[in-house]
Amino acid sequence: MAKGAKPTKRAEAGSVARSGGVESSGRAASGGSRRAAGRAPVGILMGSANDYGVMRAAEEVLDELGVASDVRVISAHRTPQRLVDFLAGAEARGLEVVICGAGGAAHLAGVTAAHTLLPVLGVPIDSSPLQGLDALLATVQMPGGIPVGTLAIGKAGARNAGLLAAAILARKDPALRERLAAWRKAQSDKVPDRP
Ligand code: RP5
Repeated sequence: MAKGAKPTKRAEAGSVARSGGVESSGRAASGGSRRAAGRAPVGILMGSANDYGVMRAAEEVLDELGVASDVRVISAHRTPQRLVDFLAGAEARGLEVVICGAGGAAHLAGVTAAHTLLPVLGVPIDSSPLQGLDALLATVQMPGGIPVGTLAIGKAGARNAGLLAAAILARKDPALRERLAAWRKAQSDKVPDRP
């Protein structure tokens, strides 16, 4: 899937939702080309295809860093069995970090964390009349024992979730660590000295 082909990608997310399947939609760094099914180290889950406008920020920054992601529409409420199916064997498929974005009564990250030992990063989405405050509290206020690393509400949180996932992977991937350092430097270089 070419980058920037938003309508098609959204339709694809929807079709994953309709299929109920767990086949990979993993994308690699170079212009959104695909990896072999199921080998992406980062899963990006969202409760609704409508969340993709926010969650694509995680996918995009991972693309920039050369990290493939497996992007799915999976709802803890509407498609609970799909979540269980996705997480079964996730480690065996090569998944190392799961990012979950959801709005409203956002249980996706917490339920995901309950079903896996992989690190789970939660992104509260501002899709409700409460503008994400509900999702923030639902995601961050986990009971002791089942951790979710919660990021900021909305696109900044999604982007940072991608960066944090990359930082986790970089601990055991020196080449990725170098790309992450270069990405940070490029970000610094873009900041002007004066307004
Ligand atoms: C949540 O409910 C989703 O994560 C989404 O943010 C919100 C609304 O979903 P839609 O009604 O737009 O599909 O589960």
